[in-house]
Amino acid sequence: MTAHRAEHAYVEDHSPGTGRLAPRAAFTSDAPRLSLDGDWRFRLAPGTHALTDCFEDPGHDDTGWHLLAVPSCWQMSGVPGPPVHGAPAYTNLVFPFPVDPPRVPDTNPTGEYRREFALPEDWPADGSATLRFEGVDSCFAVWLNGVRLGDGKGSRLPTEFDATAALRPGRNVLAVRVHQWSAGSYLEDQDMWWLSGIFRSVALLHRPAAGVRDYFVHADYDHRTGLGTLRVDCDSPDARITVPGLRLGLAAGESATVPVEPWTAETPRLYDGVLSTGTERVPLRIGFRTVSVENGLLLVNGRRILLRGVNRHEWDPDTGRTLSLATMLHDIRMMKQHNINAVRTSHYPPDSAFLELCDEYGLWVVDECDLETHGFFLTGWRDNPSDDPRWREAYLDRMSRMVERDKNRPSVIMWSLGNESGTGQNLRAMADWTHTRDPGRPVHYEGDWDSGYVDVYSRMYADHAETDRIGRRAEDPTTDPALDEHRRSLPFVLCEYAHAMGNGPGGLSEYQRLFEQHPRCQGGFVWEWIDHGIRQRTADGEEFFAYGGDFGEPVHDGNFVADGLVFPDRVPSPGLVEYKKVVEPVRVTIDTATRTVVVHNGHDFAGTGHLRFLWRVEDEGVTAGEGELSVPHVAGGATAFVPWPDDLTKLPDPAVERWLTVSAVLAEDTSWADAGHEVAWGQTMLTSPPAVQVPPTGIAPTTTGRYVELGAGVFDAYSGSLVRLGELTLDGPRLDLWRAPTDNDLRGWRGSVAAQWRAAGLHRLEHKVLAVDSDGGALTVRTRVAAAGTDTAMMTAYRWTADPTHRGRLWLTVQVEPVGEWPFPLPRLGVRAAVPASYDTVTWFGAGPGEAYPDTCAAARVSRHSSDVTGLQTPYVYPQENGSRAGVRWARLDDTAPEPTDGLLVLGTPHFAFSVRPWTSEDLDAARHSTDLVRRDRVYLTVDTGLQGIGSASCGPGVLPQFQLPTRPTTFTIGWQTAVPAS
Ligand code: IPT
Repeated sequence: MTAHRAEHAYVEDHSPGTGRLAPRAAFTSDAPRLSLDGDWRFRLAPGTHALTDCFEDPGHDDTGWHLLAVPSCWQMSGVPGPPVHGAPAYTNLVFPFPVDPPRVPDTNPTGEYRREFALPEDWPADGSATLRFEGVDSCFAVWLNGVRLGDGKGSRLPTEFDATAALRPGRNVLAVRVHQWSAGSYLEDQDMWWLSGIFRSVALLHRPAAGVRDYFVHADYDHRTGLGTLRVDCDSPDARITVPGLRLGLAAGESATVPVEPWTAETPRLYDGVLSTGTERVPLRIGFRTVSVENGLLLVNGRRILLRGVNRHEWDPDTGRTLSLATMLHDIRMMKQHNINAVRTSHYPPDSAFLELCDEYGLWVVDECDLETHGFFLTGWRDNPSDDPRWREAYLDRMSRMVERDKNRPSVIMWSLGNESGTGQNLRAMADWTHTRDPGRPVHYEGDWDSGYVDVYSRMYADHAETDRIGRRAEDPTTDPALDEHRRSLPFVLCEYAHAMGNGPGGLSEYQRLFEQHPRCQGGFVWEWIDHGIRQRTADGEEFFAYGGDFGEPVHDGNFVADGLVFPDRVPSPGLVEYKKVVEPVRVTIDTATRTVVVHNGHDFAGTGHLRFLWRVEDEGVTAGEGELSVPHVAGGATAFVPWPDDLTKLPDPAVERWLTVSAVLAEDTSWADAGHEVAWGQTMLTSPPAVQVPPTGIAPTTTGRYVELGAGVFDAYSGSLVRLGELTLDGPRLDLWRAPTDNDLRGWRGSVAAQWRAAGLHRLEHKVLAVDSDGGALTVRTRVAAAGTDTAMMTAYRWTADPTHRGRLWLTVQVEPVGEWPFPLPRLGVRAAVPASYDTVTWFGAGPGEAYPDTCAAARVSRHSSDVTGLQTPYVYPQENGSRAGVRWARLDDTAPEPTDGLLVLGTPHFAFSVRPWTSEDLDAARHSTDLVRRDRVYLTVDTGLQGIGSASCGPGVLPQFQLPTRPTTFTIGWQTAVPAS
């Protein structure tokens, strides 16, 4: 090997690094610390072969170099403008380079970083100095003042070097060379953007002689006695621990048992303490809790817990995997506000500051190791590192660096070996090591369904039926009865489910029911928290979020990277709102027969003392009475039955539809939401609506030349379509079966329903008018709706009548009858009309305020809602069907032009769904990014009698049978009215 090649050999060897210090707990202390974050000098070479000179030489002239922020991902610099250094690239499984472990391509972008710093004058002369990198992607070597300190791999894990000998008083020069690809890349094939660089903080730490190197807090809680037992192991034998709140003073290794309040995600009680040696003081935040698996259940403090979780990648649309503390806190507050109680740190340990926040705010954490070898699946798992002894050290290194770093976090209740890495001896070795090092936490790994060396049975995307079987401990057997028996003894979690890609996920309520029904099903983690979109701008400066392929990657997985409950800018998507309702920790139901409000407290620990209960009665969406319900304190798991208050029972009967809603809101401000924040709610109908009368026939139509007049309506005599209603000119309602396919329609393990729809031509239906008959007090238009090249059709009859009792109101009864083969559910069944774009305000009485589809409608409540047209659109990163409002009794569109005309009122018998868009479904279908959608001079109103459910087929089960829209003869009636008095 030439000297030049030998110098870079570490990039491609199995070793996790050289010259590194042993891993230890993350902590700060009173010892001096110099942050090295800030602007560094930076240059990027296309590969090690192209490195020109000794950049590590302290005298090297770097004045012509770029400046790059540390921490940052170098491909993100320039964003939201064009990336300056290389570009982000997205693949899910596939390695973006030839699979030849441990070798990587010669075209290996290599960043050279330099940073000068002055050692503070008061920097202590004793002890040692440690250079700490919280995260460098993917492999790096470090020089201080020209002295090589070592090298390392393991991107999302800390690495420390001893800097003592190389450190000088005054000026110091730190040089770091970072390689985009390394042997470590084979272990870091997570489904995310490939990004590189020093992406977490760097610091120089003074380590006092006889200071604390490492410590391990053991703080158990015995729920039978209410006593906590504290022992802090520390490798400084003279260390002492004090916890003033518990009046404790202990030596390292000594234990004490005292009454404590336990830590749980619902009640995150932390005790402040101090660990001190003669030379260093380390603040401690201690949470007492005991995690165990007993009788097939995962317990914390002796109780079964229910995980209402999300998978969280670290993501920011402007900075990639570099996150500010404010962003981490924002995530946690949003999770708490949406009733989420658990996080799986998919698929690598997060910034350790995030876990400290989890301790403080209260979230159960499954801390996952930085390991994924998923790309080997595509090559038949040949050479998978998980079963190759040459990689054993790297696997153990990664696991120990995570466990050692995070072992003092009470929020971490489980260790996860990694994700999608196949099976093999190295995974078992990780589990074995972890069990020995930390017997206090169960070990998780999904990739080996036999679960031979883990403590919970974990799966991803199992459908409802299989989850139900597993819940009954009746899962499909394997070939090994002994393993089956072992697995049946384990609790079950869905480490990923409900793929939140685009519109959806559907079917959440049905999963939750299984989790609440079967003790073994301890909940799961929705995939995933956030869309990993990258902010970009069009030539016109309009912002959009980029996904795979947008940076010209030759190999990529498109928008599969945008599958979160929040949009890239952290605006909640409807999926998050739905999840909040589905997992609400308190269930409020209303029993009209006994006039009782039933409050079930689904918290695992907390009582309802932090909540107030408010009731409101609405008559057709208008408040008719409200007040507070006095609910006794309900313990976790218990139920209270509360009689309706007098004020409620005494309300006079209304002439319209009446609903009662009861909300549970925070009584006081918390760290994550203000007083009044709604946690849970329930509602029920108290008085049903008066039946809508549709007159069978009415005013007779009259034909004058090209037009037919019927009441307030004017129809084209040839096409039979409504062209005017009162003062309003419109493109009258016409059958609509098409929706812009959602990600879940498009993809699917069992094929794509959207492909079937498209093959059948549902997106290009032609409407052939067969007859226009104006007699018998009605206008009847018969059509045959069909796609080119097929002889299947939807025979469609529109029957219009004018309502003699309501001026300006027409009734339309649509009758559809499929002819020929229709072997799939329909996307939608409704009619679409278009009105001038100035009709841009919508008010409706029905479910809302957000979008709701048959299997995503838990969060929509019946009330009177209103929105402008923009507010009715959901800006999915990849444009698709969105925005439909469900359970609508009536909706009115109002014209907000300078001289407004009458509004348009649409009425259902009984209910319909509507969407109102400034563009068509065809426009939505054609768009690839939000900025492709251009407003038209019309507003398109679709009124649906049925919609296909959403499901989660983009990765998981499709639409459950009960939420599919069957193709069968259907009749529905809609009222259309203008001259509506604004109310
Ligand atoms: C699963 C992965 O674990 C996760 O990282 C993500 O890629 C998800 O799929 C899809 O978005 S693996 C899949 C084979 C079920």
